[in-house]
Amino acid sequence: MPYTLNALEFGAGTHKQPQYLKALHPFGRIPAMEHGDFRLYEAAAIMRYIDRAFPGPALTPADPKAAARMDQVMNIVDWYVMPSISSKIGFNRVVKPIFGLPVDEAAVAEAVPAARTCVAALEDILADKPYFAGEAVSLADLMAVAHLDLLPMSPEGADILAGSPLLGWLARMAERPGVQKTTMQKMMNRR
Ligand SMILES: N[C@@H](CCC(=O)N[C@@H](CS)C(=O)NCC(=O)O)C(=O)O
Repeated sequence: MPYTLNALEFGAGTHKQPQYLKALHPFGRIPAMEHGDFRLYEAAAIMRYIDRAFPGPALTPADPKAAARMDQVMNIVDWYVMPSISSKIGFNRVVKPIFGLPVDEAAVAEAVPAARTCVAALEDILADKPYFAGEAVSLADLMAVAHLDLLPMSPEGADILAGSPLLGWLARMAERPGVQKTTMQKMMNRR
């Protein structure tokens, strides 16, 4: 299915402009999607829509327990990974230096215990499976990788992940063409 991926220029604040707020995302965040005249924001809603609306391998397991694990991981990402690993550690250690913005060391330090809890919970769910919901990749893996791939780039994250089975999972995910096309650097037009 052909698609166009538009990376927004974070520094230019395109996602805070009135036309973006009005047309695509009233909260001024990314991602947002357009399919014909259908517009949608919120990553999990977009992912579920794509899985339901387009042909290709199902990214939601048929087994109710496996599907519940997928949903659980997607909510863990939204509620616990995003405010600690992404908004505090990743934003301060990876994103801000690209733009020469000052690092909030206190925010990073404050996020470390929550980040450890996230990693432990996700390790527990992954257990000895290749993917969070079982043998096949699901929406949970695709949502989580966009956040967790920043973690090894910070000293705190590298320490938290030392010896973790999530490193093997990250390596598996990094082989996927879709993941390679949507790295943080590519989505911000950076190499
Ligand atoms: N729950 C939302 C979170 C969206 C969100 O916070 N996105 C971040 C990037 S991961 C963002 O747009 N940050 C820029 C900003 O807050 O200005 C979703 O999953 O779509």
